[in-house]
Amino acid sequence: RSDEAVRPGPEDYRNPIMKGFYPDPSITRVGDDYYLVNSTFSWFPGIPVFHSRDLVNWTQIGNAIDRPDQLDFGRLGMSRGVFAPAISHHADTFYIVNTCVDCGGNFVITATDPAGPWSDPIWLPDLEGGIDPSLFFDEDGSAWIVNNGPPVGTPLYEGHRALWLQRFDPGARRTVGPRTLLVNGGVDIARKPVWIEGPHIFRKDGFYYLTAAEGGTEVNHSQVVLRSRTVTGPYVPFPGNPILTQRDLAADRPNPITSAGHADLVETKTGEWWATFLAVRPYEGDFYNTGRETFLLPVTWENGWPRITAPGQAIPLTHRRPNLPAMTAPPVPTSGAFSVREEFDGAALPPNWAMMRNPRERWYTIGDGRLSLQPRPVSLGAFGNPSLLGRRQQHLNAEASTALRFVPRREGDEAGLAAIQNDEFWFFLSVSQKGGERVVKLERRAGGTDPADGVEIAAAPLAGDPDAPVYLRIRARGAEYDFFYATREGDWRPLREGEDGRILSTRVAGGFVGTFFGVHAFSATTLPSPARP
Ligand code: 6LW
Repeated sequence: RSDEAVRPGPEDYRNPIMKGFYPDPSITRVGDDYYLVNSTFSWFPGIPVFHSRDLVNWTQIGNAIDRPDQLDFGRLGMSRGVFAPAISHHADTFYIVNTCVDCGGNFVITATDPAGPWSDPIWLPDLEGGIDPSLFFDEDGSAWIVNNGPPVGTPLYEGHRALWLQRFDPGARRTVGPRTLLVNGGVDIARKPVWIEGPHIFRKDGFYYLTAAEGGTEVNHSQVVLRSRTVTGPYVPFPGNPILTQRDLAADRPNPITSAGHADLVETKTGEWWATFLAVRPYEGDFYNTGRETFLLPVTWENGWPRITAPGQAIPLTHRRPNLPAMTAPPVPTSGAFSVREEFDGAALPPNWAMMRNPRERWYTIGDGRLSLQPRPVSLGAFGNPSLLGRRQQHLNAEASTALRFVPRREGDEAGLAAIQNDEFWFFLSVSQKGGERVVKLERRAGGTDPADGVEIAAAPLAGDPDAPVYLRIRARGAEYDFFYATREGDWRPLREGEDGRILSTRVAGGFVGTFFGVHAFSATTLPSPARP
């Protein structure tokens, strides 16, 4: 059940525009150029920065958090760390405001080139207790940060939050003056709205518009809008809210897109308005392994109010392109059906490759067409920084394969290919040693009660020259995952087929991230031995 069943016309683009774990998109325009950032939680490098000129073809130009000492994710869960970032631009400077959850709180970073380098974080202690800050530059040059913060007084119910506004001094890079309550609870407190978050402010035709997500990031997700004649409020809700949701649609529709919300709006030079937002593509029920993804839809205006989806309207998988000069497809596609091959012949890892948490030592090298991982005694389940480098699973039906050279020195040494959601939910297909013999084996961790280094669920002897490459492949077919190996290229043998891959779903694994495919090397002792995946 793939979205590729729907074919775009020549004037169309495909949704999502950024497949796989690319949640909480924030967008800004500078002249003809658009920039977009996403949440990455405890993955490193963090906060990818994308560029486009047509809103449809996106190229990752860097990561805003790419130095190990910018933020410290410590031993945090994979869904802590950097939550929804917001990007803006003013007077030749780019700003990202963000929250490092359980790792320092709210901060701002700046850059003159959005590709980087980005500054070290400057902390914003006034925003303590809040998340999802967003910076708005008014026409008079004044700057304001709106964020999700605690409700007024005692919370009336679970999920009762509020939106707050405070002046920001761009020169001093700090918040100043009083904090003003803009929204308590949501657009209609009588209905006990939950999780008002991800706010942004923009200005149009004499109104300040405040738009935010409501309902939580799961199936009840939505986007609402309010407006005011002054930036500090009072903000009046649109009677037609929500302006985006999929929560009222029939659950059994084909190719469902659900959980839509967390939108940011941008105006093109020709006066079209577009919204980026997050949504998910389940393969059954509420099960999806690909995380929350970035979508694009036009904004229509009704009597001075913006709208993204009409009531009951399903988000389309294809839509007519924005009226912008079309770009050629980027070398690393983010949308549609694609396959990519990484030869590791560049000087650095491609910017979409990531590891769990920020590193404290250098354990990989790249060059001569290979990536070399140092096996270290840090397992996938250790809440550490294992020798793992991966990229996102971006399709419901997907395959990842690698050629590996590895000679295990002792029982427990392992190197291979993982499919991982977080420390507690993963598969690891590896070359290993068992009873003195070289084997290929599959391990799984399906929850915190499983041992941190997983449970073996299949193994097979590996004949042949131990110095020759072994080929490993993981295939996802919606909920089902298949695991193959080969000692001669293309001669695939199944090790295990039809394994329940729902352990990699957000529903089972929890949190805000998505599945990665990655290469991993583990050493059973503290003595390093070389591996060359
Ligand atoms: C984010 C919040 C949300 O901070 O989930 O979907 C949180 N929206 O706005 C994590 O992404």
